[in-house]
Amino acid sequence: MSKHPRVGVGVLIFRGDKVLVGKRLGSHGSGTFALPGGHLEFGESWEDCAQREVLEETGLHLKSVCFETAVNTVFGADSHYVTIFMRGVVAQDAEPQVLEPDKCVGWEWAPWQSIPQPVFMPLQLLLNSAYDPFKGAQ
Ligand code: 8DG
Ligand code: MG
Ligand code: MG
Repeated sequence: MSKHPRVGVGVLIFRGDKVLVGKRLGSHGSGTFALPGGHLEFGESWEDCAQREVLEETGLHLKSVCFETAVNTVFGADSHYVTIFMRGVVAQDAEPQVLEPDKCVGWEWAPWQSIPQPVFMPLQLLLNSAYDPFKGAQ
């Protein structure tokens, strides 16, 4: 059987200079800090996937969502993802809940420049890239 890359969607939610991350549990990358997100479903838009995954995992509603960038993540011989990074905006005082405690230890707001290690590979690739989430900000 031939192998194919899958599509993962990671969602960047900022509060000032901090981004929402959670420590993964159970599946690959367990123990690493990652953005909320998941698999793009067949026929689903990137925007809908971002809203759905964030709601399922944190209970947060995205008021708006837009595409930021993408990375190519080869986890190993059997796992290859194209990661689409979307950026979402939530209400100012909204706080995430741990709605999938089997998959995430807890959510925290981490400074973009010092996200706790180890970082989930797709997010580490983004941190290593030229992407600047604050470009254009005042
Ligand atoms: P699902 O099967 O319910 O759709 O997804 P999930 O249960 O939320 O799984 P997940 O592991 O959080 O996400 C599925 C895959 O998406 C993950 O194994 C690898 C890929 N993925 C990326 N980038 C990112 C990211 O930044 N965050 C998350 N959570 N997953 C990502 O390629
Ligand atoms: Mg999910
Ligand atoms: Mg997930």
